[in-house]
Amino acid sequence: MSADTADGGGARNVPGGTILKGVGGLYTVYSEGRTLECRLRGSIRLDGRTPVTGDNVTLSFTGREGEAVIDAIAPRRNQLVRPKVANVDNMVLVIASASPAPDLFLVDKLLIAARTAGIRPVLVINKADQDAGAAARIAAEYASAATCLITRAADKDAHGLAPLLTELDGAASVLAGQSGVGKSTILNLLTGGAFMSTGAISEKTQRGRHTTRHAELFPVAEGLTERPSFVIDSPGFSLLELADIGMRELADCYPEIVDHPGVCRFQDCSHTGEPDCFVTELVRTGVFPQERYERYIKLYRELESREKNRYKKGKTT
Ligand SMILES: Nc1nc2c(ncn2[C@@H]2O[C@H](COP(=O)(O)OP(=O)(O)O)[C@@H](O)[C@H]2O)c(=O)[nH]1
Ligand SMILES: [Mg+2]
Ligand SMILES: [Zn+2]
Repeated sequence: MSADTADGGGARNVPGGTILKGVGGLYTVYSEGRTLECRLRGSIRLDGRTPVTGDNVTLSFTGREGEAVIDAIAPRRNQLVRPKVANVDNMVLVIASASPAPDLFLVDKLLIAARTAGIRPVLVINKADQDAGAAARIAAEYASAATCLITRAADKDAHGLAPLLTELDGAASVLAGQSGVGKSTILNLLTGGAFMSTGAISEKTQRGRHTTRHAELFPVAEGLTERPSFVIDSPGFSLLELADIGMRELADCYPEIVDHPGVCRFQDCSHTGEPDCFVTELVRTGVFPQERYERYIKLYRELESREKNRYKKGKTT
């Protein structure tokens, strides 16, 4: 309906677009407030470049209503493997205040993965009605590490959604979080039901673990954000494995440490308990929350043993 009145009035006859999904060589592209069904111009295919969801493309019209041809793919800023999507701006990490019990170790890992991928993290603490105190404590613990929002998505007024919309404005955001935290509820609110109507179907037809689900970006419903904005669901926590960082790079992934540089007695300090360590001082003064620091040490040990195993393997083969 609004497609006929999409502004531009023919002034730009070669609009750009964003790929929402691609199935069997047919791509659904969002362009200036409407969606177009597109195929690739032959030469792109010959180049061996396959567009993915999230790709920014240039188009030319075929002359047929609602159709276009993809002429070129813009360089990607980043690309996730699962869901297979390019040009992600935000990772909206959703957890519940109480149930399902938040796994903060996993939250830490995902924040690191987002940071190393150049994706801005937003931590949404949903189901605040379950335990408002816990929600506030988690928000305080992560205040330096991510933008933290407290929501009650199932409430009639979807408490907390407005600040989330501000974070999503003009961006492509991937929602991640364990099952049951309220991701579908939030996606449904954001997309005006578009997510649920297709998401529910694809879940029903999902058989076994080999079923491929197409990565699909959904436009945030018109009027909710100022600029076109997109959201995508991710299958559970599979989104990002712990980035392939070395233990010595771990400290660089913590804003609490990076934003408060200091000096340790040992130049190669791992900040896991050595004497005269400035990070210990950050913990003592509350800049680096104690529990998040304890998980930092746990993660450091994990990376350390991973590196040792790799070294062992390397020697025997
Ligand atoms: N108490 C409470 N329940 C919620 C809230 N948000 C979502 N739910 C409920 O939690 C359940 C799981 O939500 P869903 O959106 O399917 O979670 P998903 O598995 O992460 O997609 C549903 O029954 C929702 O109605 C909330 O803020 N508070
Ligand atoms: Mg869901
Ligand atoms: Zn140190």
